[in-house]
Amino acid sequence: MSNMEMLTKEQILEKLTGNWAGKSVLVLEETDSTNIQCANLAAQGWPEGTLVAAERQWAGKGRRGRSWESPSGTGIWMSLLLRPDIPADKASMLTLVAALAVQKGIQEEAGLVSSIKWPNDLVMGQKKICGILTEMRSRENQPEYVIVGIGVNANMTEFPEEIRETATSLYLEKGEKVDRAKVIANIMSAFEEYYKKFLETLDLSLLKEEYDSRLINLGRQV
Ligand code: BT5
Repeated sequence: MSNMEMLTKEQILEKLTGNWAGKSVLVLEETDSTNIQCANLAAQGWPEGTLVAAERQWAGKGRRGRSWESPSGTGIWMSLLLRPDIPADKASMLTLVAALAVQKGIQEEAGLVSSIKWPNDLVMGQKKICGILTEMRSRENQPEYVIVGIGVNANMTEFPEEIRETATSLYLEKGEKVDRAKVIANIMSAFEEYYKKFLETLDLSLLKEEYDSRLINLGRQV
């Protein structure tokens, strides 16, 4: 990997256009899971909007003990720390807020239109391009912190056997490499917009229009 292609904190900061999400950012060369590292920072009191990204994860997490393939240098593996003042039972909706933000972010950078596959995937032509894992620590139905973990297959050209038929990347769909720092910055700014709307209503009504038009499972039993 040439230096040009490495993801750096400076590149991300330079491209951010929002107010808070990603302003405090850590880019690790490799780690177990950015969700784990972000939770550690949360426990140490780091602020809302802290972002942890890694070039490679060796124990990337999916849901229910599943693993997330996170090879080096080609993906966007990142976790955003939130401290929302909401009932803990509303926090799972942040996965959808994030899904909308990723959808917008990749459309802006790569011109690619993806669909939300309930509850936590983005797909293109049935193949998974992004997975989201939201984790929370709460006390008395109040989140102490929420970690929104986002995995986007950005520039990989191939996948391991097990997911070859079910996974795709921005590169494979678009035919050229994307600027990962730009995609991250786009996602952060879209997230700020949608998160604000979500906090106003604590439901997805303000986001519904956007969401309905993009949810592929709409009207189907899920
Ligand atoms: C997810 O789980 O889709 C949530 C993935 C969240 C990953 C991010 S990366 C940054 C942050 N740090 C972490 O440790 N995690 C988050 P789930 O719906 O359970 O899907 C997992 C399944 O997707 C696996 O069992 C595989 O079948 C498939 N899979 C694994 N890696 C993949 C990849 N890179 N692309 C597409 N599919 C994959």
